[in-house]
Amino acid sequence: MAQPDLFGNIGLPAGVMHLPGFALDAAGAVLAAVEAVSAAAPFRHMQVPGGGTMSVAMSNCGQAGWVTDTSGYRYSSIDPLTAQPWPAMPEAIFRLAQDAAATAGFAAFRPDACLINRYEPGARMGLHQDRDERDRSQPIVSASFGLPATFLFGGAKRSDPQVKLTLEHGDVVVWGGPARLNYHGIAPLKDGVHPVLGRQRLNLTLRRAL
Ligand code: MD3
Ligand code: FE
Repeated sequence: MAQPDLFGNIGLPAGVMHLPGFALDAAGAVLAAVEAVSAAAPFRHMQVPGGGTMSVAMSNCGQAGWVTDTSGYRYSSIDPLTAQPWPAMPEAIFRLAQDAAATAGFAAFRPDACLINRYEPGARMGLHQDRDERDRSQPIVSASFGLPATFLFGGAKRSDPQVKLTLEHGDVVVWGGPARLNYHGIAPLKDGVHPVLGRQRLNLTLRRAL
């Protein structure tokens, strides 16, 4: 059995650092910022190229936003729903991501894109890789709030075995180095009521996209 690291991580692949509760102190400011962003850029269920609709509702803030429609996945500086630029990245969100990345050894990380995923009970995200970003030497920082989710973490190939990780309110994970292109997904969200967010989970995924 591998030795736990400074944060108690055991059995996670190299390049993944789970920081339980790292976002708890900032949660109030971050969730207020998400409210403000979604007032200007509402959550919506996007279309995927195959013709289906995502069960996860999404919004974005920052210079670039991740979008999908029937013609494919890409980053866009314009919100296709409002035809306006995405809201600027709120300071509380930027600072949280930078602090977490620095803690994991990526002090130079400057995110320009924040995808905000909203899961209601039953919503899921199928196994996929994140390969739409230009510089894959940059890590990805994710922060989870609300109901807990089962994160499925695979390997470099779709068929590689998966490990499960429960992501709870306030947890942050930094995904970098060799883990950056691994397959991953979220199991269907179990119903429940979270004391802060009610019947939902919010995930912020911060990236250097451009
Ligand atoms: C591991 N979102 O939006 S965040 C996504 O909880 C996405 O909403 C999930 O996967 C969510 O693309 C998981 C954690 C995450 C994000 C990117 C990764 C894990 C990653 C990239 C490489 C490896
Ligand atoms: Fe992903």
